[in-house]
Formats: sequence, structure tokens, C-alpha cells
Amino acid sequence: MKQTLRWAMMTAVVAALAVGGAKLLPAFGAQFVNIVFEAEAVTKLSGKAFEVQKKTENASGKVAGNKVLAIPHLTGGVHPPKDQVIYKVKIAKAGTYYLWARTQWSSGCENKIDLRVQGYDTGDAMWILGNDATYHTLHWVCLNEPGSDTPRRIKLAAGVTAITIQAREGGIALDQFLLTTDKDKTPAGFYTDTKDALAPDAPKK
Ligand SMILES: [Ca+2]
Repeated sequence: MKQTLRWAMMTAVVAALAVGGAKLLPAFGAQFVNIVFEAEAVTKLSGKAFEVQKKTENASGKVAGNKVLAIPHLTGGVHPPKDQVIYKVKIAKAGTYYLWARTQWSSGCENKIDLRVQGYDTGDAMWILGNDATYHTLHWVCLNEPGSDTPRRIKLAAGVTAITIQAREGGIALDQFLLTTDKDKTPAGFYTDTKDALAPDAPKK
């Protein structure tokens, strides 16, 4: 009888945890490395293209951290200056990673951003993230191989890796980034940021 009662209590606790967890975020597989950081987690912005905007709600639900990194809409097909934001991401474990961004686009001409990962020499031609046709709602976009739906494999060593994004088009917003070793992962909703995911811009003196 006692054992039955204990089992019932354990089941109730597990069920409560599952419900509580589902509200916050979909579960990650424990065997994979997942690194989440906010797009707006920049200490200072250089140039005029980017701005951090307060944004709590979106058609897709809540906004992670109540902020996004945005490039405002520009009229007349004007392109923003090619300003950059650099994230110095702490990679605790070497491996093959896949990069996702929670993005919001405005149109077919406002739906992508240029991107570079340290260690990959792409010259002046940076990688393109986006170019999909989902507009006016936050949604996760994977960095794919050019012209394909195949997620780009990114081999990262342990340590700090710089991920640079460069303004390309206006009318976009970026909420979160996810680096994951799970190639089958399809992110949904938003996630709790990984503790100390980003290295500071400059060493403290
Ligand atoms: Ca955010």
C-alpha cells in the first residue's frame, strides 16, 4: 500500500514538472549541447543600422528577454549600412553545431541577414541566414547550406567563437540564437538563456 502511495506521489510530481516545463520551453535532449543567447545581448552598438527595441508580445507569443535586436524598415528599397554585431560565444565542448535564429521578417526583401562564423573564411561574401517566406511573426530559421534546406554543419572548437551578423536589409528583428549539436532539433517558442553563454567584449581591467 505504501509503495502504491509513493508511486502515485512520484507520478503526480513528474506530471506537475512536465506541465510547468512545457509552459516555459520545449525540452532539449540531454545528450546534446545547446547554447541559447539573446540577439539583443550586445553591450554597445556601433553604426546606425541596428537598434535594441523593447517588445514583449508578438503574433507568435512572448518575446524572449522582452527585447529584440532590430533593423527598422527603410522606405524606397534603401539598404541599411553594413554595420556589424559580434557575439563571442563560449563553446564548452567541441563538436558539429547547427545555428538557428528566432527572427521576424517583413517581406521578401526584408527577410535575411549576413552572417559569419569565426574559423570559416568566407571572404566578402558572408553566409545568408533567412530568405524564407514567413512574415510578421517570430519564427526560428536555421542557417542552411546555400540554396538548400540542409542545415549547415559548423565545426567549432572548445573556447570562444565569434559569430558576426551584418546588416543587409531593413524591416527585420532578431530575438534569440541557438547553437545546438542536435541536427534534428526544430526549435519552438523561446528558451531560457544559457548561463554565461557570451564572453564579455573586452577583458576587465
Ligand atoms: Ca530577445
